[in-house]
Amino acid sequence: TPRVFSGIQPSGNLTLGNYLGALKRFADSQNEGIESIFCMVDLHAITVWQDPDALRQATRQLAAGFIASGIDPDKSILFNQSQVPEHTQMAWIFNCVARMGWMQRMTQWKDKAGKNQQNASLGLFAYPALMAADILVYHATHVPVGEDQKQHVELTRDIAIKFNNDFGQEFFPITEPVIEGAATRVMSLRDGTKKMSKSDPSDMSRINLTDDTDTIAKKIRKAKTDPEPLPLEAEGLEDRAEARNLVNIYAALSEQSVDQVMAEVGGKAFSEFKPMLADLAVDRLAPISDEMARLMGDVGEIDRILAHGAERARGIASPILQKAYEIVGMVGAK
Ligand code: AQP
Repeated sequence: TPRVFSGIQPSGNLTLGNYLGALKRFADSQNEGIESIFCMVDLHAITVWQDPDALRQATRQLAAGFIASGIDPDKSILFNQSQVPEHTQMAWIFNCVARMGWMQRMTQWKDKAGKNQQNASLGLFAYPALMAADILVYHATHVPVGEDQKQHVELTRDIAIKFNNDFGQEFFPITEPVIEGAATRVMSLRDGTKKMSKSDPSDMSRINLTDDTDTIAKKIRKAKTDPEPLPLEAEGLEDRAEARNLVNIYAALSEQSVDQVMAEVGGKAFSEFKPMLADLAVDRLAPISDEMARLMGDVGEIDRILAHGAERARGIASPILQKAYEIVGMVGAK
């Protein structure tokens, strides 16, 4: 039976990229009736420095973002990673299955560690083994993610395959990444070759789910573009990263294909298209941001939701971890 798992780091403000690449699609999978487990991966967040108070705030804000985006904590399981110790317990086994060379090839490691790898945390290097544990400790079969996480999900498959081979059992499923739709890689509004990211130093590069109407409109008005009007057809977007990005965002927010959008806006100048995009973005994001603000008014309730989610998550993860321990040869009480 299919089971969905995915996570988001509480490492800053949620962006439109996180919404279109992840949250919106999480809500879709839940609403299709697939058993879905969603995690605020606070242990991943601390692979780079996080101020403790900011981390607490970001975790609760992220929980509010999930719920405001349509994740129903009664239907889906919603919790923060640190409260389910089975993740790190399984990750240790995977640290011993995965090879150093696999980790060294990860582009996120190379990007985030930068030139001075000796100074990066050991956690940042081992990140993909913990991510594999997040997924496999639930025997999840499908992982909806943005394009940037594809390599990590492939590594999860490699870890599952090696474990299964090493111990001669088909214990872990071979997980599928689910990367579909127009906005699996939303780009920075300032640079069409860089992904939109919550940790980009320029706030003008992204739309935050908490931005107010004026800020959203301003950021779209100032978004970098070339001087030409939009092409008449989708093929004309190929070499125009910034134009393509804005059209992709429009398509994802309006739930249309890029071809449908081009039929509507092809040939328009940016001075005409940008206000249309701003109106659409405000229309779709304002209800989410209002709901997030309302939920943040009662953090006690958010903490209760997360604690309840963690309890349900442990109910699934604990027997799978125990079985993995047994396969590996750990002695324990039955
Ligand atoms: N620009 C994006 N377009 C589409 N999807 C995106 N995702 C992130 N950015 C985009 C997807 O959001 C989910 C959560 O990502 P994450 O928080 O685990 O880490 P990330 O990919 O590193 O996201 P950020 O926003 O760039 O955070 P920082 O700046 O802290 O590294 C994932 O499914 C991701 O694909």
